Amino acid sequence: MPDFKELTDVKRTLPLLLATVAAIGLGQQGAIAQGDDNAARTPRVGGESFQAPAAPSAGDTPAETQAPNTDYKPLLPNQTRAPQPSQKTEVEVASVAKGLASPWALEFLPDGRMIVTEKAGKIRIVAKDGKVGEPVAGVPKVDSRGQGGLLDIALSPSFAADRLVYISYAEPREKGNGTSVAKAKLIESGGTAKLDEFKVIFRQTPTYDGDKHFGSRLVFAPDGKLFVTVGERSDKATRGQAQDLTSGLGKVFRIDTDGNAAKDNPFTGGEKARPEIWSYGHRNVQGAALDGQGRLWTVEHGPRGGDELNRPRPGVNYGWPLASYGLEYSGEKIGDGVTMAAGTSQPVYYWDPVIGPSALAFYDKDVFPAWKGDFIVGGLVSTGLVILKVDSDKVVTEERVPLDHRIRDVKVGPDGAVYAVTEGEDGEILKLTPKKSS
Ligand SMILES: [Ca+2]
Repeated sequence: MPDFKELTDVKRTLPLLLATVAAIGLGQQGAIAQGDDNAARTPRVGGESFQAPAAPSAGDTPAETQAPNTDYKPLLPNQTRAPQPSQKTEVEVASVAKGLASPWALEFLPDGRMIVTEKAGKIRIVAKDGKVGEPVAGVPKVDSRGQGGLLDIALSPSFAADRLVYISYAEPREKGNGTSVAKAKLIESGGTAKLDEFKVIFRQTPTYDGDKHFGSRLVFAPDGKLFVTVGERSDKATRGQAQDLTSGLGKVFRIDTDGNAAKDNPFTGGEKARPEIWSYGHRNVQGAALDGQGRLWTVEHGPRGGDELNRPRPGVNYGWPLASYGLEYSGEKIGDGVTMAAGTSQPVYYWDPVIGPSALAFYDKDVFPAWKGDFIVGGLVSTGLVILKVDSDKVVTEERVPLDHRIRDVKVGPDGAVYAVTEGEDGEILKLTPKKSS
């Protein structure tokens, strides 16, 4: 359910929240002093104190062992370098489909087949035996330069009845490009498939002539509204628009299936703002998933350091580029070089060095009992998966599953296995199951 109360609460309590965050920041010494009796069993990383992890499964050392790219310290407990679980989950990895050309997104069809987007602008259906089908006809032209292309695909919540699919893509436009969302009917007959009744329902604007930071993920909420995540087009000329409510750059949107702003969105009360906006101050959100309560979570690419996990709440500003735990690739600071800015929310969690978070899934099956209720993050830079156990909206453990491939998407299969899509010209779908003890 869209939560009026949450929205109202955020507006009412934002100053209080900020004051609290500021107090935590200023009172860090006090917070550490208060935990002194726990000091002996409190793991210390980089000179900062973690709150003792609440998870009984937590071990003593973080999964991340590399030196950070920045000198920034986390403002909140458990905000980075959470301990890895004491018991590692051993996985078996099988390749279940090969020969996909830069696959970008994967969804399971109700009959167990997979539907996959390829960056250059193709959609393919992968049979249960891994056979990759011919391209689906009727896919629009995409601008596949750089980070652009055919991006995410989502099935209508009532796909079995309406056969509707929703796609996001870098749309070539006059004087540039931009992320657009379209819906179409997937028609299959005689072994071929096509998109019918194709219709663009939403366009991120302004149009910009660039090849970076298109986002994007599509996630249907339990109320049938569609979350659309995008980027801020990366360049210094555009990134500031992540803070501009009259711009569509650097936002999470919430729309209906015709592309209209959801009526109970946070900026539909006559503000000088785009009514489709759900949250703002985002850099490049390429992972999004609902948790067990149906709440949206996202991962976004930071600059050098500063990849983030957020739980986007309505009307909340997630800080970019005013505050970041990362640096420019040149090593220069971002803006004023601060990790906290007034009126902005801290990330739930961040990574420094970056993992390159490409995708987010929520594990709600039983095949991996240790991961039940955890988030699974796809990593481009980390070439594997990151498993995050979250308790009370805080990360309590972080586990790494190396896969030796840049991971572009990750999904939980209907069979409870985890499926990871590898980046590149000869992309694969990897199936992860628990290693059988011998
Ligand atoms: Ca942020």
